[in-house]
Amino acid sequence: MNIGIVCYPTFGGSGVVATELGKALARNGHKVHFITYSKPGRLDFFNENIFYHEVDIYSYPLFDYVPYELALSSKMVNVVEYEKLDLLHVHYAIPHASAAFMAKQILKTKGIEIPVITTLHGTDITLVGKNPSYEPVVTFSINQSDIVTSVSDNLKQDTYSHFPISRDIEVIPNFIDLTRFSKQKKDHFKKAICPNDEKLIVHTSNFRKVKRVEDVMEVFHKIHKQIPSKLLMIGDGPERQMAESMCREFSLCDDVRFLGKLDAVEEVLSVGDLFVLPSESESFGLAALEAMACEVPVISSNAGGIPELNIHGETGFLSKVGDVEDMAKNALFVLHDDNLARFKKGALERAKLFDITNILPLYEKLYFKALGK
Ligand code: GMT
Repeated sequence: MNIGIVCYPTFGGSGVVATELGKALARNGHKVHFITYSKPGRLDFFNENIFYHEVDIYSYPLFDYVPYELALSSKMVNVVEYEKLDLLHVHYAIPHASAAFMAKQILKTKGIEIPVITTLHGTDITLVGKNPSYEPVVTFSINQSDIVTSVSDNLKQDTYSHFPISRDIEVIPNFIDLTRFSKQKKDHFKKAICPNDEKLIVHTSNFRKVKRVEDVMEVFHKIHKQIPSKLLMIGDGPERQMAESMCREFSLCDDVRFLGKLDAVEEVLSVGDLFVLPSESESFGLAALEAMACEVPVISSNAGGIPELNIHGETGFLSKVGDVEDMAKNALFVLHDDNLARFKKGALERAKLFDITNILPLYEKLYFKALGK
């Protein structure tokens, strides 16, 4: 198949899922055309089946806001027509689903029928999409897509409860490439961070409010009072400064390190003992899956689709959003030498179910369905 993928090129979850899906499709012999405003971070290599088309954004002094959606639709029309794409798969509803609808209508006038598959990722539904500024367009473009998928059953239910959606939504969970995300031998790294065999806690996110990074700091503070431990904070975003202030306030600066955005996050995860994800809302929790694939158990909130991934008492524990006391208690239980190995094994076994080799055929099947095959 000749597939167009539209996504955000940034390190955010939806961009990572879209890019990794495109790479896997290309390895399976499909031609994959990425259409984005800059090259996705994880596309830094050559593959004869991968093509990159940058959206040309033309500005004009009249525009206080550049009409990106129009530029994107125009690019989609152009790429579908000239590269003879079979279908468009857009990731994150805003503004990709409505831009795809517009492209589809334009192509129709040229005698070209292009199926549109929309994958809902999370905040496009739970946070941004339901805002009255966007809701009517999001509802319309979801209803107009040929196929709609969501990354968890919880996100599917949220979509039905927040929007008047009249069509089926297929659930296809996030996935992981276990050939990349697996525990690597990085003993020297562990020794450097934890010279006295401290337990290593890890958090990865975009440090947005929804991630409740303040809870990560609170939970670590409680763990640290009980056992020798270190915390690595990976990623960057608006709440990072607040987290750094909390670190100083709790006098934890010697034991907490902020690493910023990392390309090879699996190297750090490989030496972790526990991953903390206390999010307010989380449609799936790809960051937790990446940790689990590296044999790191997860202490998380029970928000959104996280319980579909993190199994209470098996791969880690779930607590109510904001219940840092319970999270710390569970963390200490998991980190206890009598328990840690069992939870690490549980995390890996669960992660294996989400290997790309199990998930890719689900997308391919949907593509064939969209093409009427
Ligand atoms: O976490 C974010 O805010 C980034 C966001 C995105 O769309 O880029 O991530 C969402 O999509 C990921 C991939 O499907 C999911 O694993 C994340 O759980 C989801 N984030 C939220 O729902 C907050």
